[in-house]
Amino acid sequence: MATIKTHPSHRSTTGSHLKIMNQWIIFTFLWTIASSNKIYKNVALQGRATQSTNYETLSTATNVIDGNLDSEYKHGSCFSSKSQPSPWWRVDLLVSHKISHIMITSRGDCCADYLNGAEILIGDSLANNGNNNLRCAQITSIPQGATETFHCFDMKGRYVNVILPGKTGYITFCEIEIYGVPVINDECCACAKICSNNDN
Ligand SMILES: [Ca+2]
Repeated sequence: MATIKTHPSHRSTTGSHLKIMNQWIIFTFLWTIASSNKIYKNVALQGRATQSTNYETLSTATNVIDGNLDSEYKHGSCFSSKSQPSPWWRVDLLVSHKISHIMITSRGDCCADYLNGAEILIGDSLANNGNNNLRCAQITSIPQGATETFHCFDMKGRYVNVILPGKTGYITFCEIEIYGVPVINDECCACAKICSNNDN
């Protein structure tokens, strides 16, 4: 049976190409991770929060963008609405952002299941209090006091809502972290120099 032999020089060239390609893929992967970590920041911290209703003064809307993941309600860093139909919470990021992912920390003292079925919405419209904007994710469940990540794949919007659609109850959680970059800086942030300046 005839054997097809590859010319040694061809094998060498092909091997070099594969090696270069592998190195390029690894470099691109590492660069992407490094760039993402550099560009996307928790922009919720600079936002303005509001809510459909407030359970009490201890549970204001701003408590979930205070940078404190303390999940013990009585410590005053969580939000809760009153019991009502389709309760919601919203943050205004002041300008439209490209949002990579969102992290939500649930109540640690109780009530984590109140978030089951809640939706995370992103968009630029305030129609219906922002609750008509597009959905990034629906929360199935978050363990009590845990932080869970929801990927939004660069959805764009100025407003982020968390709503319990079609249910009567409370919406309550302790922190929301929104990792994004202002849309107006999108092109600039392709340039490492300007991104570095934004870090200051
Ligand atoms: Ca908090």
